[in-house]
Formats: sequence, structure tokens, C-alpha cells
Amino acid sequence: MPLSAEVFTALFVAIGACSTSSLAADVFSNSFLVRFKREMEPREAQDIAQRHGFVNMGQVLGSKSEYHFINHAIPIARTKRSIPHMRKLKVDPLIHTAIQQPGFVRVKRGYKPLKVENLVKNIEPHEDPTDPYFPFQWYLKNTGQNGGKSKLDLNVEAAWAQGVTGKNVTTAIMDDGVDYMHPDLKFNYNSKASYDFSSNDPYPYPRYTDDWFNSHGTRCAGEVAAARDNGVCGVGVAYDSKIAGIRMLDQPYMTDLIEANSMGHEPNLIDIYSASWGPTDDGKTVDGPRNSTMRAIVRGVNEGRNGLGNIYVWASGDGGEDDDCNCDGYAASMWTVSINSAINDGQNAHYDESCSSTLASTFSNGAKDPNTGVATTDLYGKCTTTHSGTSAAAPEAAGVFALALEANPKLTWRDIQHLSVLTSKRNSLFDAKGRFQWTMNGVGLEFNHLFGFGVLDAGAMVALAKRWKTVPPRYHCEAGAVTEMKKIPSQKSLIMKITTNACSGSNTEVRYLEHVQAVITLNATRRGDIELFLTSPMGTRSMILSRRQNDDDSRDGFSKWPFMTTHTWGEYPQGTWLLEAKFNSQMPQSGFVKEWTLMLHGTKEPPYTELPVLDPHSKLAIVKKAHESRSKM
Ligand SMILES: *[C@@H]1O[C@H](CO)[C@@H](O)[C@H](O)[C@H]1NC(C)=O
Ligand SMILES: *[C@@H]1O[C@H](CO)[C@@H](O)[C@H](O)[C@H]1NC(C)=O
Ligand SMILES: *[C@@H]1O[C@H](CO)[C@@H](O)[C@H](O)[C@H]1NC(C)=O
Ligand SMILES: [Ca+2]
Ligand SMILES: [Ca+2]
Repeated sequence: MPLSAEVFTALFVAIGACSTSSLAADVFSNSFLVRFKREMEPREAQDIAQRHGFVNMGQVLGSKSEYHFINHAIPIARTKRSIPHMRKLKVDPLIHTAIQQPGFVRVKRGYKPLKVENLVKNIEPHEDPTDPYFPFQWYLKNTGQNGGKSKLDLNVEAAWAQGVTGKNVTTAIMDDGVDYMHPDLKFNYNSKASYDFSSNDPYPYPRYTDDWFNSHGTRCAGEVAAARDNGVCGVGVAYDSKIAGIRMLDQPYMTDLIEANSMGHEPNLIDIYSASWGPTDDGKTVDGPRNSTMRAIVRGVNEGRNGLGNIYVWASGDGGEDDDCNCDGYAASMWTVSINSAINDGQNAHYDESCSSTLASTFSNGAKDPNTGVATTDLYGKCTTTHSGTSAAAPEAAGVFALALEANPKLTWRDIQHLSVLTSKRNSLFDAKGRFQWTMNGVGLEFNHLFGFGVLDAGAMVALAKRWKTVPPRYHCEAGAVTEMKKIPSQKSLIMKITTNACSGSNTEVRYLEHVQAVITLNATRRGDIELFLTSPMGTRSMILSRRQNDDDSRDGFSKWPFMTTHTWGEYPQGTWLLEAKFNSQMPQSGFVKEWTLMLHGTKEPPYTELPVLDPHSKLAIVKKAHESRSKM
């Protein structure tokens, strides 16, 4: 592994002690992760599976020594491990270990109740795309329709005008299936990159239910790649791009292997993976990717897209102000781009969570009328105008990234994040409750705790992507740790300090920041009443954990949990970092911070030196100027 590769160390193992409160008892599936003592040909693994009464579902993440077995004699979900079946595998002399996969809960991030509609008729033709729903797609072109704010949109027409529409880019919709026979999707469907991990076949078609529960994936797919000027529904952000369907949400319980197989599926055929789901947004869950899934993500960013890295786009969560997306290990990961939503007048949506790991925002629903949600494709050839939630926001970002990748197919997963930081706009986004202000970080980049660096701007991103120079290698610096147990006082703040040279003089020195993680172990009489703030040497304060009033955990706390912030992007990490822990509580509480490790990720070289500045008012100009004055110091 080169030094610059992404690594998943034991430090990063998130789960174990953390509660998944939505599951009353443990659940075990009929899937097994089987590790052999040596590499096995699929044929051999097949024979062994058969001998013990299992079906071999294939290799796990391309590993020749790990296979996924299913036993159809075991119920899909039961509360006990199946000891006799496990024993059969374990006594086999070729098998090293067999792990029966536990089941857990993952939920779709759809906010609105689903509603079936018919095609709207008699819409006047338009000089824009002629598709009948285009006038409802205010997130693509906001003219002030439906009470929205004019020009508050993704600025996609400016990208299309540059001849960029997503050609030769594939986005996988990891969801409840995709209606790939939909007339607005079928010509953009990439069947070779698609799979159904909920029922283990190549056809990720949604399962029918009377309430159209499984319409989520189809709606997300249309936002990315619905066809243009075909008289059907609206148009996708990247209407000439391809979508793959990865059906993986429609089974009684989620398993690590289903997630891992989905996120690691065809990493050279799929460019972008879009996920609008996650741990339950009940404001008391702390959960994230398990072992195999974490490996799949790390493999995706290191090796996917023939080494450029897959892009994982994540809906930040629908738990509202009671939840914090830094407690969701998928959204908080450095390897996903976590996207929040704004509504059509610039406010955050009331179901939006906030957290310091959010990178940027797109759009969800209209301010007043529930019929002014995201207009997109729906099941069975229909269209909808009510798709909503941060669910609706993430695929818009996937579409914008598909445009950027067509504009410059050499972009790495990190280039996409840099481009998002540099081209997202504050526009007229604001916190409806006035809690979170726009703030300038130490190198002049404006961020907001709710919206990250602002709303994605497809036109600006495509223009910058076209002339982009890949950023220098990335390094990982463990900048310091406090391992003595410190009491969090009941009335005032506990302040902890780490002074660091950011690994200066070593081969993992970080001088220009990308992501920063505070990996924290703590316990408290009421976990939800703890607030955590991380302040950088340049004075940027990130709220890495906000109060979660529903989280009454008093047992698990956080165990080596990687709280992440994007707010310090571009800053210089040398100096003193502060961690502030305090209770925000009516009742007296007690707790201890047991460990804080500061992880810095970024480059040793200034990232944009080879990129000429064309607009002196651009964020690129501002950051470059800051970096140049720094390197003269
Ligand atoms: C998950 O990974 C950790 C660290 O690599 C390891 O200690 C643990 O045993 C793994 N768990 C499973 C179920 O494989
Ligand atoms: C399309 O993408 C594939 C890999 O993603 C690449 O090998 C191929 O050259 C691309 N084709 C064009 C026409 O750009
Ligand atoms: C936290 O951990 C410390 C030391 O292990 C223990 O004394 C204390 O009771 C714990 N507090 C809670 C709320 O679990
Ligand atoms: Ca269309
Ligand atoms: Ca959440």
C-alpha cells in the first residue's frame, strides 16, 4: 500500500459497543461469511458449500479466500445463531472461520408519504427541455415557480451549455430497485453494472406493494438520468449518463455482506454510488458501516474506477434537529460525500439533520405546497412531483458529479470533493431558525454547519473540472492523542488541547487540510446531552456533536468514534487544537472523555498551484492567495 492510500485500521472500527436501538433483540440472517485457509477456486467453494447444504453466492469483494454462503434451510431472520449449521462449516478442514451475518436495520431517507399521480397534461412547450415535467423541476431551473427563489438551483443549464450531459458515466442507485423499463429510464439503464442483492439475481426490479413503498430507487434514478426531450416526465441532471440499479434495501434485515457486495459491485463499471438510506434517524442511534462494508468502501476509493476511486454520495439524514449526522458512520465518513438539502426558498428543510461532516447541499421540497417536491420518474412509467427528503437531495449531487466526470474523466474521488468545496455557493441558503451562521474558515472558505460549503453549482463545477489538475498525494497524520480520563463537569466545559506539528519532518506530513477526524471514546449518564466542539489552530470551530434530546444512552457512550469535520478544508493544521466537551442538559449529568485522537488528512504540497486563476473573486483565487502567502512565510 502506498502511504497515500486510504486505510481502515482498528482505530477506525466503529461498531461493537454502539447501540442499534431500533433492534430489540439480536437477529441472525441465513448468510455466512466464510473465510478459507487458502485461496479457493469458485468451483471448489461451490462443492464445499453444497457438501454442507449451503449455496455459494460468490466471492466477497473479489477475495479468493472469502465467500458468501446462504443456507435456505435457515429462516431469513431468527433470534438465535444456527449452531448446527455453523458447526458443519467450522469443522471443515479447509475453512478458517464462518461468521453468521447479523441482521440490522437500514431505512430509506424518504420524508413524504408516497403518492401516486398521473401525468400532468397541457403544459406549454418550453425552450428549455421539452419534457412535460421540466417546468416543475425548480431544482434544475428555479424561475421563482411555486413560491421559490429565482436562480436558487443547481445551475445545470450552464453545464449542459458546455456540451456536458453525463456521457459515459454510470451512477449506481443503491436502493429498493429501479423500474428499468420506465420509458424515461430504459435507454439510460446499464444492465451490466446492475444487480439485485435483495433476491440474488441480475434483475433489480422493484417488488410491487399496494402503497408503492418500493418507489424510492426509481425516483432517485430519474433525478440522475431521466432522458431529455422525449415527452416523458422531466429530465435528469445528467440526462445522457447511465444508471445502474443495485437493489439491496428490500429484505427483512440488512447484513454487512449485502452492503459490502452492493458498495463493491463492479467498481470499474460504476463511477458513482448514490445512497439515500442509513441507520435509523431516530436521534438516538450511533451506527455505521461494519467490517466488510468498510473494506468495500476503502477498496472503492483506493482501487475503483481503475484507481481513480469511486464516488460515494450519501444523504445526510432525515432525523431533523434531534439527530446529528456525525452519529451516522456512513454520512460522517471521509470517503462519502455527505449531502444535505435546502428547500426552494433557501431554508433548510425541517427534517434536515446537521453535522460538520456535510460537504455541500442540493434541494428537496418546496416551501409551502407539498406538491412542489422533486419532480422525477415514478414506478410503472409514471412521474411524481412529491419526491422529498435528503433522499431526494443525494441523487442530484450524483448527477452533478456525473457531469463533472464527463467533463474530466481523470478526476479522482478527492478531486470531486475539492471541486465541490471550491464551486459550491452560499447563494441564498440560510438557517430557518437562525442558529447556524455562514462563517469564514482560516483560508477564506465560507461554510455553514447545515449546508457545508453551500449548494452545488453544476455549471461552475464542470467549467473548473475541464481545466482541473489532480490534487497532490494525500497523507494521514496521527497528530496526537489524549488518553487520560477527563471528567466532563456538569456546569462548565471540559477543554482539552493537542499541540501538533502535523507530522512535520516525517513522510506523512500534512500541511494543507482535507478532512479532520476527532476519534473519541467517552461515556456519560446521558449521551444525548453532550456537545462536542473542535477548534482548529486557525480558529475555526466545528460542532462535531450536537445535543440529541432523544438519545438517553447511559451505557455505551462512544467507542473510538470518528467525528469528522470538513469545515477546516484548506487550513494549515500546525498548532494547537482544542476539544470542548460539555453538557447541554436540564438535569445534572456526569461523564468522562477517555480518549481523543486527532487525525489529520490532506496534502503536503499546496493543492492548486498548477491551476490558473481565471476569476479573481472565485473561491479558488481566495484559497490560492492564502496558500501562497503561507508558503512565503
Ligand atoms: C472486524 O475488524 C476488527 C479489526 O480489524 C476485528 O478485530 C474484528 O474481529 C472484525 N470482526 C469481524 C466480525 O470480522
Ligand atoms: C468510457 O468509460 C470507460 C471506463 O469507464 C473507458 O474505458 C472508455 O474509454 C470511455 N469511453 C469514452 C468514449 O470516453
Ligand atoms: C464511565 O466510565 C468510568 C470509568 O470506566 C466509570 O467510573 C463511570 O461510572 C462511567 N460512567 C458512566 C455514566 O457509565
Ligand atoms: Ca424525460
Ligand atoms: Ca441520522
